[in-house]
Amino acid sequence: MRIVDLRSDTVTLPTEAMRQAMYQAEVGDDVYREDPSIRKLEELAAEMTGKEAGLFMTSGTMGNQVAILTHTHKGDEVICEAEAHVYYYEVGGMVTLAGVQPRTIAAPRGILTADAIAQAVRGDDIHQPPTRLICLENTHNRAGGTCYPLPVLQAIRELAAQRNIAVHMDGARLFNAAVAQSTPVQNIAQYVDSVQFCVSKGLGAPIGSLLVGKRDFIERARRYRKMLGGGMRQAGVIAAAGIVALTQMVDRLAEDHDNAAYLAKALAGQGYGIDVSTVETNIVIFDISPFSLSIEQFINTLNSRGIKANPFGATKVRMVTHYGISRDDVAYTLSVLGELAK
Ligand code: TLP
Repeated sequence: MRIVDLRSDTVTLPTEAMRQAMYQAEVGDDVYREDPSIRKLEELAAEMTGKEAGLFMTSGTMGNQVAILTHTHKGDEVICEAEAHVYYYEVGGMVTLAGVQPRTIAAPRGILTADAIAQAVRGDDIHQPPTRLICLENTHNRAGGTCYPLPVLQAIRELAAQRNIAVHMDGARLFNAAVAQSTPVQNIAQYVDSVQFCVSKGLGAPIGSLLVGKRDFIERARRYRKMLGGGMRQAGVIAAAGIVALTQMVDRLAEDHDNAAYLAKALAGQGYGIDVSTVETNIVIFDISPFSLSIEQFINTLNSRGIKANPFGATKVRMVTHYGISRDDVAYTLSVLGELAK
């Protein structure tokens, strides 16, 4: 049976070029900083984002959590959007590991503004925890892959500088944002102190994320990564795939965005609940409540036709396009969705 896996861009399989690069990778013990492939990937990540240094992480979650540990002290407050991955999907890591308190702000399309943040920043009052860090998610997963407009980032940067607060970006899909906005990633990254981005999602590498920032920040982050068990040894075999991801797989993200836009527009035509203007990148979230099917029935019927998608609450579904999904796969998916709508 034809399988169309739209659950996430995390399901992408390594390309032939990645497998070759992995086979041929030069490796060494990275805890001794002797793995040339990891060093090359870290330097490339820093260069592309316009930062001083980079650090290879096992996952996006580890990249975010190490960033929070490095930016904060126990008892600090961290501002993030109410449905941010760092708050919603990281197993309560910031509380458990860093001992910091999240301060969530619900924002339209998941995009925080300087004004909204300014209202949440704590003052000198002895009763209050100090605001130490702002976490921004770009693209925003649960909001449907929305991007931060650059002027919004600039205003947040200015506020953070005035109030002496660090800014971290969860850029798991940073390259999707850059491609959607037709801008180099460094134009986005310039407004934040640190960024975590994944090579394991739309860029297709099997494993890995990069944390980038100032050199002394990355040196301190290296220690927290070791603490969490992320000091890897001959991991150049996986970093090699990350290098291919960054050098060969960025531009094609536009194809995933086109497929997502095509899917979203057709879904709206079929009567599903969706605001197509929120579909800026490769994530499509839509509501099935116009039809009398439970979410379980809906997902099971899709599964029986070889289409995999994730439920997203009681009445919504998330579909993510990626390089394992062709235009024809989307057309097939739409034909099944059309039948269901009838
Ligand atoms: N997102 C996954 C799931 O964890 C929900 C997905 O399928 O979308 N930040 C953002 C914005 C993410 O979307 C993800 C993964 C992460 C961080 C964590 O990355 P990993 O899975 O590498 O730990």
